Amino acid sequence: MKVVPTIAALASGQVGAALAVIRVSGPLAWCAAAACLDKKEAFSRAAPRTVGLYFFKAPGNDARLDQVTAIKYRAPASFTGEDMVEIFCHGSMLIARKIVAGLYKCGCIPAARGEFSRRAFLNNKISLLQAEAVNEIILSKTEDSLKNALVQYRGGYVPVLNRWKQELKEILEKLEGSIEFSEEDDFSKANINRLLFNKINKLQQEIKQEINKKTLIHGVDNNFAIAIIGVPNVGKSSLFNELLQFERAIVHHKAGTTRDTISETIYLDNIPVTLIDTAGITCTKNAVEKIGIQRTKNIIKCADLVIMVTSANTKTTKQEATIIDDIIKAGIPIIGIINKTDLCSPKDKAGLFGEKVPCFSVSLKTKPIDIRLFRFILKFSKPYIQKEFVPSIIQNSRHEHIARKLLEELTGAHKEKKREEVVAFYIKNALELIAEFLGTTTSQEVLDSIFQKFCIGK
Ligand SMILES: Nc1nc2c(ncn2[C@@H]2O[C@H](COP(=O)(O)OP(=O)(O)OP(=O)(O)O)[C@@H](O)[C@H]2O)c(=O)[nH]1
Ligand SMILES: [Mg+2]
Repeated sequence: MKVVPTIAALASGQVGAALAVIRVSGPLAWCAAAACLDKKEAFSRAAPRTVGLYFFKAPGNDARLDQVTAIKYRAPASFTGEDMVEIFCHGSMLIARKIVAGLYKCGCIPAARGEFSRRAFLNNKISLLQAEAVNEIILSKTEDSLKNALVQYRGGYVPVLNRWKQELKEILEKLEGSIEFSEEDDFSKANINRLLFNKINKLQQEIKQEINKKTLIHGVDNNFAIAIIGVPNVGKSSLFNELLQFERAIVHHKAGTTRDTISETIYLDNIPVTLIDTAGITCTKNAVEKIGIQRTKNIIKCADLVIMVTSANTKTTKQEATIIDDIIKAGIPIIGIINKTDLCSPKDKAGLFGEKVPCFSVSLKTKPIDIRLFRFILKFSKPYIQKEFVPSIIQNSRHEHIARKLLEELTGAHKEKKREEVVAFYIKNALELIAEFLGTTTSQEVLDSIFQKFCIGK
């Protein structure tokens, strides 16, 4: 029989905090912990799930390393379903690392990424979807993705997957019946087939909808990106710094100061947004500036919203007009800022943006900056960043990949309408994919790829 190794790892974050948590799981968990604690007897006698106060001593060293609390869990009543210990020490990374090293000396081995969750899944403590949901909960950056992950954790989407499975099973049974009774007249066969393909069609629509919902949520998860662009010297970096509320980018009267793209996260209505300062777009022979401008163009293509800055004291150039036209043609949302109104009236520049592009006039040199500038940016970003909560079965790339494969199988079934055996083959494949989605049949390789995305100690 294969002996299950006992694993240990730091389960809390790497950054200094008040406390750190070390998890131990496996058959040696209790004795490894006991070997490192001062009151070994008391720890051995302690009832599971009760907290005890101890001193942690590295094996072979009598010095007390830290005062800790420790809790035992008896298999299967633990997170992993194995014997476990949780040790809470002071939040020093040095102490936490020494505790983990002490446990390694007592027979534990380092836990791989997501290994605690993987063991919980293998010991039937949580389903694969729940394990993934825990990871999504940890990684959630927005309220929507958190809500979605919580629904998934509580098994909220499993009934939908089970319904798809049931419908596919019924379709398969009918198809197999029809194949067996091939003597049935063509009229009743055609009727059955019409009903089956209506069902397949409905399923296809439902899966497509789920994939589209994921795309919506994906946008939010990947941080909404706002690019600040314009020709050189108009005040792009000044605006960038103003929105960040600190001097992140160099501001200088020399045109072409910003050569590279600079990005930082800001929060608009509690939603993280990536703000990007860019190199001014112009015709130049300078090789470095050229690279910077190419980067600006690439950023524009990926941006969710573009803020085009112009300066009130310069004449509208064809270049500025072309930049705006190209962005509108590409369907990228754009708003305009007319800066340097302390030097010149913004009136002449308003024509640059026309009716299609909402614009705001400001002087970024005048302090304090007009608060309406912030409201203006928020007003036009909000419709894009604040999407309504869209519950979606598809939480991550694994789900999306399976859903797309499911669609392919159902499309294949549709194409082969007249050959019942081939349709049945596609439906069987679709059923296997649902089992994979639910985690009822999952290969070692798939498990590896899922849990490798987890952090160590999870
Ligand atoms: N008078 C005046 N000057 C401003 C205003 N905003 C910015 N400036 C000045 O304009 C110059 C250029 O500002 P930046 O923010 O560096 O402009 P930029 O668009 O990032 O320039 P590049 O990175 O070179 O493309 C600096 O000297 C700023 O101090 C403003 O509202 N009024
Ligand atoms: Mg700049």
